[in-house]
This record gives sequence, C-alpha cells and structure tokens, in this order.
Amino acid sequence: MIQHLFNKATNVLVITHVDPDGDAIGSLTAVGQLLKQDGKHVTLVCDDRVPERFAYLPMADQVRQTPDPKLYYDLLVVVDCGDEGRMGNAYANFSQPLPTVVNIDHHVTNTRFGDIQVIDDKATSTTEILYGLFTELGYEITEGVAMSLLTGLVTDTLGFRTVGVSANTMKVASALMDAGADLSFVTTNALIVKPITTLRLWQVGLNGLQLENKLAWVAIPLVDQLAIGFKGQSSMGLVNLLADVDEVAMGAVLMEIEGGRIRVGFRCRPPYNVAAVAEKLGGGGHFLAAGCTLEEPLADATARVVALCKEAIQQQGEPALVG
Ligand SMILES: [Mn+2]
Repeated sequence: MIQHLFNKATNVLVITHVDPDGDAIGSLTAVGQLLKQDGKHVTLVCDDRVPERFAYLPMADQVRQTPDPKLYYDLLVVVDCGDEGRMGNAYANFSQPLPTVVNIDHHVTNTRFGDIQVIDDKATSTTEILYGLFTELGYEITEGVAMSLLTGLVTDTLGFRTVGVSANTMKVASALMDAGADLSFVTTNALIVKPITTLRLWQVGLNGLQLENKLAWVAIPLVDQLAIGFKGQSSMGLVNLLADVDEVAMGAVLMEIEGGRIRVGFRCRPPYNVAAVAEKLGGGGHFLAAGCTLEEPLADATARVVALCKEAIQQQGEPALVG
C-alpha cells in the first residue's frame, strides 16, 4: 500500500513538528533523501527553522517553513507528529486540497490522523520506524540517509540511555554505522555540544527551581529568555536535568513563548507517567517524556501544571492494592 503510494506520487510534501528536535529533522531529511533517490520531487517543511546543530544533515539546508505554493502535492508524509496540530502553520495554512496523508510516528498519544498510519509506540524514535519501513521496501540506505536516521535514534534516546532502548534499536544503530553513519560525530554534534545560551537558560531556570512533593519545576518568563539572547520553545534539556534528581518523581519546565502562550515540557522516571498529565492539558507524548502548549498567563499555567503533577505523583506513586 505504502509502496504503491510512493510509486505513483510525483510531488511529495514532508512535514515534521514545530520546534524540531533531532528525530524531527532526522526523519524529515531521511524521507527527503530516500524519495529523492527514487526520483520524486520532495518538499521538506517545518514551521520553525532547523536548529544549527543539525546543519550537518543532508538536505537540512533545503527545509522550508511553508509548502511551495507553485506545486501541486499528491502525497503528504507527516513524521514524528502525535497530532495534526504539531505541524503548526505548515499544515494549518495549507491551502490546497489535502492529498493522501501518511502518518509515521512513535508517540503513544498519536491520534491516528491521516489515511495511512505507520505507528509503533515501542520504537524509540520515528527514524527507527523509518529504517524498518524503507529497508522492507527495498530502498538503499546511503551514508547520508544513515546519518539522518542515526541522528533521530541518538537524540530521542539521549545516547541510547532511555527506557525503551531495545535490542532492535541497537541492531538498527549498528546497521546504520555499517552504512557509513558516524556515531561519535552524531552524538557530539546533535546531543552534547550546545551554545552558551543553553547554559544561560539553565542558569536562569535553575535560579527559580522549586521542589515540592517530589515535583521539580521551573517557569521561565519570555523577558528572561530575551535578556540572554535565547530563542526557542524547548528548555534544551533542562527538564531532563530536573527529572534526573534522586528526590524527584516528575520534572516540568514552563517556557513562556511568543503570543502569550506557554510551552510545557514534562519528564519522569518509571513508574510515573507524564503523558497522562500532558493529555489532560491538551498535549501528548510518551510515558516518560511529554509536553503541551497552554494559552494563559505564566503564573496561571504554572499553578495548574503544579497542581496536576502533584496529584498525578500521588496517584501514580501509590503501591497497587493487594488482594
Ligand atoms: Mn521522536
């Protein structure tokens, strides 16, 4: 079915999520290269700019912020998006008749939008799914494709350290290295090296760190982000730092972003589940990593997030009743 869709398509639009991470850009550029290899005309779109740390990926310089209005698309491939809203304006402002939509994703909260779904919430990254899909379809994994796919694996697993990293994950990584991908290069550039503004953001955030009832949280007003020259919506890993603290069950970072909205990131360790919290707030994600966007003042959003997280920690942390 998918093979048939790819075969008959001429102009393919590929969209990934706003505020893209390594899996988003890795998936976007991998699909771009594979379909281009196959003779297709491909347009890669992300509502936000590609972060500089992923500039080494093939086709990263060809990612546009809007579809090409001069083209008529006959296939839309959506990668790493749990719902249509995650595509932002790239999809909300799409003015053509909607082509066939293929939804390729690994979020447990995926809404199963689109005409064809390739969803595996056991996969650690969307690129892990893409590797299986495209090798099954007989596509050649070139060195460039392998770099894109490995970037998604490395970033979504924080360097193969997260719950859910399976023997298959390691087999895929090994195959990608055989295909020419450089693991230490990817790990260094996509995961470890960061601009000084990231440390400044953590500094500002940690100054306001709060810890109550096993919940660690930080709220960063937009004005504080602008003061240090930070541009972005994610906490650049600060939320992971919070959830890695021994005394902490859940971590939350609230980032005030343009338009008076609040982007919230959640992290936890087993047996806790932040996807359930994010879903209650209109967002989604994975059990251990999730997020949502709220439309209310930072103080109100913080109060709501803190109350919901504390409640979830209490409920989820209770030992199962015996008998
Ligand atoms: Mn992902």
